[in-house]
Amino acid sequence: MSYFTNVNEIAYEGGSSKNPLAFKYYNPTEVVAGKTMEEHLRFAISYWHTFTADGTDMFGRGTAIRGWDHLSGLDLAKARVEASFEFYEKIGAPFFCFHDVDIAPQGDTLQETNKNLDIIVAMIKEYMKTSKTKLLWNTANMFSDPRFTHGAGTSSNAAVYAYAGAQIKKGLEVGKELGAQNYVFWGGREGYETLLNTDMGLELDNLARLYQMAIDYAKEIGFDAQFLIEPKPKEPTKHQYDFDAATTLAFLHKYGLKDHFKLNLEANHATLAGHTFEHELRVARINGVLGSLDANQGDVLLGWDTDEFPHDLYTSTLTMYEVLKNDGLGKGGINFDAKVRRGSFEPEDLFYAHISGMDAYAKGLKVAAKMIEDNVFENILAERYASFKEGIGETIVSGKATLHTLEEYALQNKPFNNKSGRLELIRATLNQYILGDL
Ligand code: XLS
Ligand code: CA
Ligand code: CA
Repeated sequence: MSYFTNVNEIAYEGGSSKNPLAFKYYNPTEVVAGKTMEEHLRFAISYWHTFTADGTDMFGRGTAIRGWDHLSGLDLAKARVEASFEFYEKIGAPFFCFHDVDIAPQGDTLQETNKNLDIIVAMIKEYMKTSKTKLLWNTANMFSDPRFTHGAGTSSNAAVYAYAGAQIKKGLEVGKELGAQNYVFWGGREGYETLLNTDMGLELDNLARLYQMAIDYAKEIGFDAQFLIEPKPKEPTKHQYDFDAATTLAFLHKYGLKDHFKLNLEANHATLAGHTFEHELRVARINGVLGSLDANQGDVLLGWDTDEFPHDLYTSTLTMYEVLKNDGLGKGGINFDAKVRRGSFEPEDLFYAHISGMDAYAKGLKVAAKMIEDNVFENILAERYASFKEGIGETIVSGKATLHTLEEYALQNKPFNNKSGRLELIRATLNQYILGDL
């Protein structure tokens, strides 16, 4: 049966098309900077927002109208799988992502939960045999169930910690079974409300122990996915341990885990941390841990995690600039961890939303590639940092400088020759590229 009867396969029609069910900029086979758009962008559909969520929020029940609404339990889970593959095919998604609890109902015991998972995973595997859509990543939801009220890998309760370990073990098995390219750890409740009852040192040591166990088990079963940690500064806890890229990197360094992980960076989490998305990507890129992206953006007027489909072309351009400079995302991709607004409750809205997000990133890719081709930022940086190419600057960069040599130079009292940063001019140039005039 069809769940999206009003929608056919979405085709590329170009920027002048007024067909709402067509791509205006995303043309999967178009070559940009030596690769097709599909290869560059590696888009993924997030199962939880697109097929599991129904628009429920803190103030009211779900609003979404879906063809699977009348079902429950395993029947509901099966219908969602069927609908998801119809959606992937129609939108042309190369990847999807899920949490364990998104795809199958939880049972009363771990045994029952795992049995439900096995049934649905087998069904997904069957669909994947004839589908082009692959699994970008899966993860374990260790934050929704009441047992995780004090955390999972940082819980104050060892029994809960053990349950989290069992859930990760199953998640790694599922990932292997479905050929996941990555496995994500998002520390939903890994953080704390107050130090008055928190042993921060023990909690962080325990979290690192759990990650090490996951590395060991993936090796044991021959699951070669890239492990990803997804930073987030707040929500649900006040102080999340993986606050941002830099904090997560420090954690990985401290516990000797850096070689086993990259980062899954989310645009909305970046802004919640007080950063731009491109800041987070740059921190990851220069440290060799740029792994994958959740492209959903926030709303600058709202201080919470709104998970909107990305439409900000400045962010998509500067994000794709970082991705191109990173020589791509490797096994990673661009996941839409995004939900349609509660008022956009019709099935077609899922298509409009993904089309707008995919177009925003396709446009960003093209603009960034053109700017790199023209060496726009490269020239700006070369000029701005020219003083490090010769004289005292060269001595500093080559590592030969000491405070003696610096003082010797400074005592010559030469003019500083600071140059303008030209920020307004640079912004205007960026506008010209985005508007397609350069
Ligand atoms: C929540 C997170 C979550 C992760 C996966 O804010 O973004 O959805 O991406 O657990
Ligand atoms: Ca989010
Ligand atoms: Ca996310």
